[in-house]
Amino acid sequence: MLPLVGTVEQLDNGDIELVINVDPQQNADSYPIDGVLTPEIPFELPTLSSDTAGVLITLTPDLISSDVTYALSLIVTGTPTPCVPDLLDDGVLDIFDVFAFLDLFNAGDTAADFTGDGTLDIFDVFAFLDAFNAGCP
Ligand SMILES: [Ca+2]
Ligand SMILES: [Ca+2]
Repeated sequence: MLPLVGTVEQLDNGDIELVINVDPQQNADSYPIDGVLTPEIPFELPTLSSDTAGVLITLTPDLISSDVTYALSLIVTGTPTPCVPDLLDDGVLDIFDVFAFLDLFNAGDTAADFTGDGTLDIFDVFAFLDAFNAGCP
């Protein structure tokens, strides 16, 4: 609801002056605007007699207030970091990944080359165990 405050006054020349002010909410964020005029608003105003007076109102806003609520959606795209020691790729680091590493190592599979030097040796076992102990995000 737009709070309106107004007065009706009879001037010395007999004219009736109607003044309406918009009372912005005190707690709302307010932004002053200059030079903005609203359209003139005509409406009928009943009088005490059987006549009806025509009134033309021109409002000049001093302030426009509003409450604004924003909704924010954050969409992240990309590829998740692979969990290297999760050799069975089941999302869980457990003893079966250790067994899988040992099977690869014993088979001479380059997938067991955790040091990346092209050879399989005890340092690949240490590198796998280090990665296994470090865990995955
Ligand atoms: Ca696993
Ligand atoms: Ca190696």
